[in-house]
Order: sequence, then structure tokens, then C-alpha cells
Amino acid sequence: MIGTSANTNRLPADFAAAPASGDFKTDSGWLNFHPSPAKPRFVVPPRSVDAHCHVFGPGDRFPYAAARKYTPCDAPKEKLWQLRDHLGFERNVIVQATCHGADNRALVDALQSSNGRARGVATVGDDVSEEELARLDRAGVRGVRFNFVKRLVDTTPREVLMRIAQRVTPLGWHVVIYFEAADLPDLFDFFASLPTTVVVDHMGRPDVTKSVDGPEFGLFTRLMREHEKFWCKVSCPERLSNSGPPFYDDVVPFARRIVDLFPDRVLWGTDWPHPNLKNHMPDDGLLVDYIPRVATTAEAQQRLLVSNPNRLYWAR
Ligand code: 0GY
Repeated sequence: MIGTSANTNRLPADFAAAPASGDFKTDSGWLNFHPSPAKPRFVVPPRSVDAHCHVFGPGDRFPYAAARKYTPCDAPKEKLWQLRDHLGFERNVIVQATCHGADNRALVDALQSSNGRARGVATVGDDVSEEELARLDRAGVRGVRFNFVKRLVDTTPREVLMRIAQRVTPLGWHVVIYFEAADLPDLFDFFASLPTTVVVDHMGRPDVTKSVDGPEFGLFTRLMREHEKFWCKVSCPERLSNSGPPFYDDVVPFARRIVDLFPDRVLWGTDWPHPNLKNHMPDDGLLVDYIPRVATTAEAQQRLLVSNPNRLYWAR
């Protein structure tokens, strides 16, 4: 049975997190990533992509940003590759996390040492040079991330974000947006006006205590329905759920709705190393076992894990 892993084939204990290194001290109360994830029971198809994950530091090599809102444990690229292989994925999309601000060095280092098996989503300011954009592109960056979650970032004016979006359009990059469902009414028109493909993190963080058929999630599905440029990551049940692990039952109807309605524009990712979780740390093996509950056919799984992310991130 999927989800109740009694599997003993776990990552060894040396996978466990180390504290932030260099001049940094991990926030007190920080939850480290799972020290020994189970082997998933769900076997992902060949060429599957974990399309949302991060690298943190290590702080002594890649310092955390001065303006960061949290200091995590170190989560270096070597651990990410170990997890990728253990879970059965072939490729990763590494998303710049806010603790590194617009300093993409840890991301670029990971991309350059991935043997072509990772692509990236960077954070840049509108003062970024053409040379830097070209360098990021050569390293494997295919998008920029705009973050609207107030606990994570200070606000960037929309005209600045629009200028960035316009500058990356000729590179064929897309924009990744992270926001909370309650803010969508205010952001809807701005998002719709972006000139690129737009990828939404974690389904726009729906409040899953509300109905999947209600107006709040309805506005999000309307955004996806009316604008074909929008894609959605059906990721992070562990972040959205109130019912909790291992099944995250209350998130399933939301993710399944999006997969059913927009099968060609969905992605999935672990969100490893799971920054800022407060209640529990998911076992990444069990998170993979969640996938067939939201993508219920082999065809839907193939699109979610293989054809969609490879089309978006490995077209060149
Ligand atoms: C995520 C979610 C979170 C953090 C970040 O860049 C970040 O710091 O995205 C969060 O705290 O909700 O996607 O990793």
C-alpha cells in the first residue's frame, strides 16, 4: 500500500543536516531536512524531474544574504544529488531561495557541477548586466523568481519586476511566482500582464480549509484557464496541509483538480530541504508516494514528472 512505508531501504544517517557554516548560525527552532528518507514505493518514470528544490550554502563557501529573513541549516548540492538518486529522479530544477537573495553563486555552482542534470531559476535585480544574464543562461538558468510572500521578502515594486521580466524574455526564460492565495485578487492583473510563461509555486498556497469549489481556489483556476501561459507546481502538501503527514488528505483535492484540468502545464517538486516548516519535516520518500494520489494515471504521471518539466527546462 502506498504511503505507509515500512521500507528499511533508507538513506544512511550521514545524510543528516549540518548547521549553517562560516559566520552563520542556523535559526533556533529550525527544522532540519529528514535525516534518512525512505525509498518511495511509487517508482517514478525514467527521466523524471524534481522541479522544485533548493541548495543552501554551505555558508562558509556561499554566504547567506545580509537581507535574508531566515538562516537555514546548510543543504549543499552533494546532498541534493544523493536524494535525487535515492528517490529515483534523473534531474532537478533548483530554485533560488530567499536566504541567498540575488546572489546566485550557490545555485550556479550546483548547476555547473550537475553534468547537465540540473536547471535553475535565479533571482536578479533590474540592474543585472547583460553579461550576467548570459552567464546565468550558460550555467543552465531558465527563469527568474518573483516572491510575494511577505514573511520572506521585502516588497519589490511591480514596475521593477516588469522590467526584469521584459529583460529575460529574449532569453526564452520564464517567471516563477510565489504568493499566498489571499493576495491573488490584488496580483491577478499584474500576473496576467507578464510577458513570459509564468510558473506558480505550490498552487498559489491555497487555504485548504476552504472548499476546492469555492471562490478563492476558483480565482486561481480561472487564472490558469484564461491564460495558457500559466503553469502550476502541485507541490508542497506538507506546507499547505492541516491534516498532516503521511497522506496530506486535505491537499489532495486541490492538486488533483489542477492536474485534471491542466495536465500539460503541471510540475512537481520535493521542495527539499523544506525551509521554514514549523510542525513536522516530511520524509521525502513518502512525499513521492503522494504523487499517484494527485496524478492518478500513468499518462498523467508521465506528463507531470517527465514531458512537462523536460519541455520547459531542457528544450535546449
Ligand atoms: C519554498 C518555500 C518557502 C521558502 C522559499 O525562497 C524561499 O525562501 O521559497 C517558504 O518558506 O514557504 O518554496 O521553498
